[in-house]
Amino acid sequence: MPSAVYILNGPNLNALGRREPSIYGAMTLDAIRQACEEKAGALGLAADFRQTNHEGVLVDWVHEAAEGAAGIVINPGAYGHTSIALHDAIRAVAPLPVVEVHLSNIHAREAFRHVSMIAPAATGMICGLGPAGYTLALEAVAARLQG
Ligand code: CA2
Repeated sequence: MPSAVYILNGPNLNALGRREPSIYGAMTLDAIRQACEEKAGALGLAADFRQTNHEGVLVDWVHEAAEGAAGIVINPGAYGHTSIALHDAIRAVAPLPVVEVHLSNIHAREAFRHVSMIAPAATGMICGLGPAGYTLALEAVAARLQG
């Protein structure tokens, strides 16, 4: 059984592909899940792909990942801009690799999206590359695991 990378998705990402395609593209979250499962398999890993609209659930999943996951890829959605709780949770699971992903280029959008609470606690961050950000993040986790 390959090690699982937790791929965690925050609020409203369940609506992907159904609204605002000009910002977030046409791909649904389920299609992103499939792409992640394929990429993880090719890297000798498994993908445990989840979405929630609740901040505390994301915090619980980060803690759970520390119990044996190979790493975390997280699109925290809007909680990325606001959640000190998620920042603290991610700091607490170090040195587990954690890669923050945003589909859109948060730095090219409204000022309130320019700040990430997660980035200072994460291993790295990818934004603006659309769904490819998720599979690139999986490659980064795999590279970290190989040292
Ligand atoms: O670019 C990203 O991936 C974001 O994390 C997406 C969040 C946004 O709050 C962040 O600033 C950047 C929004 C999640 C998706 O929201 C949707 C809203 C309507 C239709 C489709 C998706």
